[in-house]
Amino acid sequence: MHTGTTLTQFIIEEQRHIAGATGEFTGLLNDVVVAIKTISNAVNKGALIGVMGALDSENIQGETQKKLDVITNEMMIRNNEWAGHLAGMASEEMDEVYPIPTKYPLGKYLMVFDPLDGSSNVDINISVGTIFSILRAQVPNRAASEADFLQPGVKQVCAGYALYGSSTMLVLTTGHGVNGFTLDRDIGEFILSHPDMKIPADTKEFAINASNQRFWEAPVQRYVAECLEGSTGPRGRDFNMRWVASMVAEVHRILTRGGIFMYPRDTKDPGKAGKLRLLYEANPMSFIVEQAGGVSSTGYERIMDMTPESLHQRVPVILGSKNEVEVVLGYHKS
Ligand code: P6P
Repeated sequence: MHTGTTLTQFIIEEQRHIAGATGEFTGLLNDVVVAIKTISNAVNKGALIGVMGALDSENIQGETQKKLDVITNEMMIRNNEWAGHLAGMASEEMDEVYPIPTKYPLGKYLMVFDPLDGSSNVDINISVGTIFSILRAQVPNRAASEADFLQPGVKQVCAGYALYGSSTMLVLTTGHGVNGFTLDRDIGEFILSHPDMKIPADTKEFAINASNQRFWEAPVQRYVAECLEGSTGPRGRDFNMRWVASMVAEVHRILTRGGIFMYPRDTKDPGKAGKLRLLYEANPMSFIVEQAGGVSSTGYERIMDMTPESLHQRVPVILGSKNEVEVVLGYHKS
């Protein structure tokens, strides 16, 4: 019985499209997949292996760290530091760039990741995920500095997320569309289950944390107010709202049935440009969304065109169904 296209087979067939591909990238992606399977196992066992709850530490974001934030960060590091594909790694959970230990060879890629996005949901058993972005090292085989990571999103070689939900899925792009794979635990392989994912251009579903409403800028206030007016208002149709507080789950819903996700700039903390981080949340998700026919913007500019100023830089994010995002961008222009 044929198991279906495995992720390994898919990557090797993809590699044939990439001129000069040496197999390095395939090797790196396979190591990321091992890390994701390891994280899926830990997340799914949860309380049974004592990984729930918070530590009394904070990350650079000033957010309380969950035990699983640190555990999953370790899993990403340990599974990807040894093979000689990377010149450095960076993560939401680490203040500085992670240098590849000198006992291992250096490679030609950089990886930046959020090891457990939405981790505030892990104790209440709501879906969480891992987000990763792969860039080319500016100088291959040289230990990467922070500056090496500050590349615009259009330079990404690959972006992906794992979603630890009712099933564990991996969604991936290398710039040739978006493909989704579901983990078959019986054989320990990701199987191609959602080929060539596309975001519907229109939607009636918006996602935003409405408790921040009083802090939003005028264009977002206007857009959401019109959604709430529904068929009696200028949009002439009713909308639905979702907020999971897990970006991976929101983006996956949008890839599956359309929608618009917004974490806009708000005046709650004028010093912050937004909540989400450019390098390991906004950029990888923007690459995936654009490759699936969607749009991703700060409201004022295309996220993937931005040149990062620092590793943990925050940006406003408005992404999803092309025609709906363009309504919001129109309000920002007027
Ligand atoms: P709030 C999770 O912490 C996260 O970074 C995203 O995954 C999610 O969309 C957002 O923050 C949730 O933010 O303010 O609703 O808790």
